[in-house]
Amino acid sequence: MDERILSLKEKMEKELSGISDLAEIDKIRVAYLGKKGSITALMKGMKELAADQRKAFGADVNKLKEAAMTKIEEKTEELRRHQVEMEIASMPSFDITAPAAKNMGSYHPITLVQRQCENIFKSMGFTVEDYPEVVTDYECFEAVNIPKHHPARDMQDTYYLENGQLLKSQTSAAQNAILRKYGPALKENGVPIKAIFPGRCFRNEATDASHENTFFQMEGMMVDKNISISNLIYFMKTMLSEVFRKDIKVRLRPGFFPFVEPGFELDISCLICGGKGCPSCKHSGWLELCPCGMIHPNVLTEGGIDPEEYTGFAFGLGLTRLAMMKYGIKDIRDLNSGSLKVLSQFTDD
Ligand code: FA5
Repeated sequence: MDERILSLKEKMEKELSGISDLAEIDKIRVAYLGKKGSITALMKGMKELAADQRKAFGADVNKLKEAAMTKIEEKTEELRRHQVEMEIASMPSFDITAPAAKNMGSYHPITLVQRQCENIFKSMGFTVEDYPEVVTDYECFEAVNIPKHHPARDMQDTYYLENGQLLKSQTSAAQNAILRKYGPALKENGVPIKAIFPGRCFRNEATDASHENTFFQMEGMMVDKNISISNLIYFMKTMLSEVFRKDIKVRLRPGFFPFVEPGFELDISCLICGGKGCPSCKHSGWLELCPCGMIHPNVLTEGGIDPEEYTGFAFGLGLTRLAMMKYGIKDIRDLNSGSLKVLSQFTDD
């Protein structure tokens, strides 16, 4: 191989091995392969050679050119890889097998209480039902014995859609659908209806420490032959003692709801003030928590169940108020506030 070609090859290799910066590579490319580069100059000089030397020289210069391109490519790759390795090395270390960081979020207190109640009732053979938030006037009122213009509607003004549907003001809106869903199994196979249906409710009302315009209830129903108030009291007691796991004072007093007869208000002694009276319980020492009663014959009939043959109870637990009492939250409005400072401090027990 021609001496000039060999020395140029050595020079280029030496220069390439000495660089550590990608920007330098381009300078070398231009210096050897550019229009005025050393290898290009060798090629241009070929025409001055004798014809018998030209072919061999040309082949060697071509080999040099190819070798230069390959070496430059390899060096570029090597420097790029090195650059990436340096970037990775400078990153904070990251162990994908390490346990998750502590602050991973938390469940909303209403979710915690709802799940707890669901588990309690599931363990007693109840199914958990889901029901839409947008319902018809029939579902929310007429099917549960509240005809149009009944004064009981005044207590539950809600938000109406242009198509006449409404945001449900009470989970009782699902009662008729539950009776119709499970009625056939009751009548044909004697399987009692035992269902709970938690859900968000809406009411157009002024808010205060214990009233929100958006809150959660959990409705429950049981229908079979010979169901009585004793059954109702048993399930209410079991639920409350499981949720609070301590003795709490409750009182049962008569209450009017068109869909139960007789009807009761189940109140809980306010756990915020210990029953002394505070804004959370409107200074009465008691909080209305879970109205309930024996299902009105009209409601059973409307659901396709014969009230002469079957009886049942229903309750409408105020889940949001239950969460307040369980976690000592003084103001119901904190629960819809979205404030993580308030909401992230509660855990399951
Ligand atoms: C009802 O909604 C009936 N459907 C409950 C019922 C079901 C009675 C089955 C009998 C048989 P009431 O309007 O009282 O009843 O609401 C039930 C519970 O929901 C209340 O005791 C209270 O705990 C909760 N609640 C009612 N309104 C609000 C509100 N604005 N903010 C927070 N919780 C509320």
